[in-house]
Amino acid sequence: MSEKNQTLGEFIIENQSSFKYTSGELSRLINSIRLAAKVVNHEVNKAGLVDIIGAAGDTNIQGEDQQKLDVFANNLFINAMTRRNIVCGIASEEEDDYIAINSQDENHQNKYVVLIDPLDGSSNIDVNVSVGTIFSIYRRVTPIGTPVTIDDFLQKGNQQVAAGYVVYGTSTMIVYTTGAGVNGFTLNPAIGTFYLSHPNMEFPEDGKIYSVNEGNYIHFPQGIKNYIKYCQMEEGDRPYTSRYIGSLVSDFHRNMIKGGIYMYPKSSKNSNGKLRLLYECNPMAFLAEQANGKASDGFNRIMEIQPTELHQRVPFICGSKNMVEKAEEFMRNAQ
Ligand code: P6P
Repeated sequence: MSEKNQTLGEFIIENQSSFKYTSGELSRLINSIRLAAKVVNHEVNKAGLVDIIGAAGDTNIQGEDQQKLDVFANNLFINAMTRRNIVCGIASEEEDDYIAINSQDENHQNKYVVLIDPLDGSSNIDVNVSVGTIFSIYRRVTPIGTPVTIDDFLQKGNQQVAAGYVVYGTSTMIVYTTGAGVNGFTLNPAIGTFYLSHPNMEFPEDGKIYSVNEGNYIHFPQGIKNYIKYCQMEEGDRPYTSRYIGSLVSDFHRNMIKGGIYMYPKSSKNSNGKLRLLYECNPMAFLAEQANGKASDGFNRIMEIQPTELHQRVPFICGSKNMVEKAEEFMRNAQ
């Protein structure tokens, strides 16, 4: 049940009972993400005004230059969830290993773990292009009352209890699911409140937008090359339009509203693609499927991949169901 202009807080309370685990803990967790998103939004929106952009002089496990805003967002989301005694563990793109929250005292009575990309697309920060936060929430699988282990994080995407993103764009939105559809909330910055602006978001089954970094074309698998040429061919409703922002959250968000497909395939440069399974592909795949879309690695459903490493990468194809299935058909035929 959702009414336009409901606040995010009202929505969480109203829908808590429909959440199969009916736990106030998850509501408090989503509320902590809401608070952190407001603070990150404030900093992102003034990044050009203070000396907070530019490399922090450090690199993360991915070997990417950490932007100061990356570090700021990472610390902020971790603190927001740690201080409220809500989760028992956190994994982040910006942290080499997972963080066990207060495993020495009663806090590890908590039952949720969160995996997060605190500021996705951060290379866009210095050029004033939208960026995002991506989060994925699971119930722990190891016994409550014991410190979390890596097994609590290496769960298949089909075990997620909630997932979502914050997009810091021309407006700031939180879009999330707890397994009962996808809803989008837009921040009114004047009063710092998120309002339900996009109830029951769904991918159109078809679309005319394809999003891929064509600079890597010569390195793509033949099936992807053939699909891109299919998109560009004068036939029927084609050629499609190419739109690539270089920020997964923004490309995904536009494609969900307008219809489209996003691809980050493997290539001779990235043998497993670039995107990380646990805190980018799985949460976006959960949202895609909840919004009548599809997400695969070109052959397999993303949310059925058994993770083996915290920062593992997978090829990622996601968006309008019929477009993803057409791309998968080209991948199969090129084998
Ligand atoms: P490339 C940002 O670093 C990111 O993880 C996604 O948000 C984005 O879609 C992709 O990588 C961009 O990568 O190699 O095209 O610059």
